[in-house]
Amino acid sequence: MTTCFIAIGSNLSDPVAQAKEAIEALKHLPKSELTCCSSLYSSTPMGPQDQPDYINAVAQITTELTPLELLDCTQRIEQEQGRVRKDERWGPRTLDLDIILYGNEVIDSERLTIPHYGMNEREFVLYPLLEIAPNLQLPDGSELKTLVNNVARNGLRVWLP
Ligand code: A4P
Ligand code: MG
Repeated sequence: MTTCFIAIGSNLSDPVAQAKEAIEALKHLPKSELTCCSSLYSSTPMGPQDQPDYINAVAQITTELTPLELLDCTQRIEQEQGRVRKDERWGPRTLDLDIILYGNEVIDSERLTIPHYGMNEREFVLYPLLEIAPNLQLPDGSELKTLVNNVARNGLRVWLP
């Protein structure tokens, strides 16, 4: 069993519903258990500013899936929720599932980079992660708490209905 963290992001087609649906789908991953999920957060877009605000969250799972099996599953969930891949970098999307951490593994392959390449700079990943795993250490030994101290909230707030 490996503990993994998955970042959820959406800013199209009712992002709150998209995030909730993604969390439901993660509950049904094969050979896995959803053990914890952060609050939903509302965040201002990173990248092009002419796009709606995002809803972000981070889920914790324990799994017996390999990293690539897990990626296949998360990509299937993205597809099922109507994601159309566009070439625009950092553009709007109905659902983005990024594998942030897979245990203490460091992976750099064609399909997977873990830890996720952007996590250290992204307030919408670090703060939800801190909510559910305050004492987390990254594979390189750095403390999540220290990383968070170096990243401004940039308008990130817990989403309240
Ligand atoms: N891939 C490699 N490593 C991973 C990983 N750790 N987890 C590969 C998931 N996928 C990984 O994915 C492209 C390829 O990355 C996959 O086929 C997989 O093999 P993608 O989902 O099409 O790429 P992407 O996520 O669209 O990349 P892009 O455009 O760089 O987007 P980002 O970096 O994910 O950023 N602002 C706010 N406030 N909140 C957000 O959530 N998200 C984005 C998207 C932009 N601005 C945002 C947010
Ligand atoms: Mg992605």
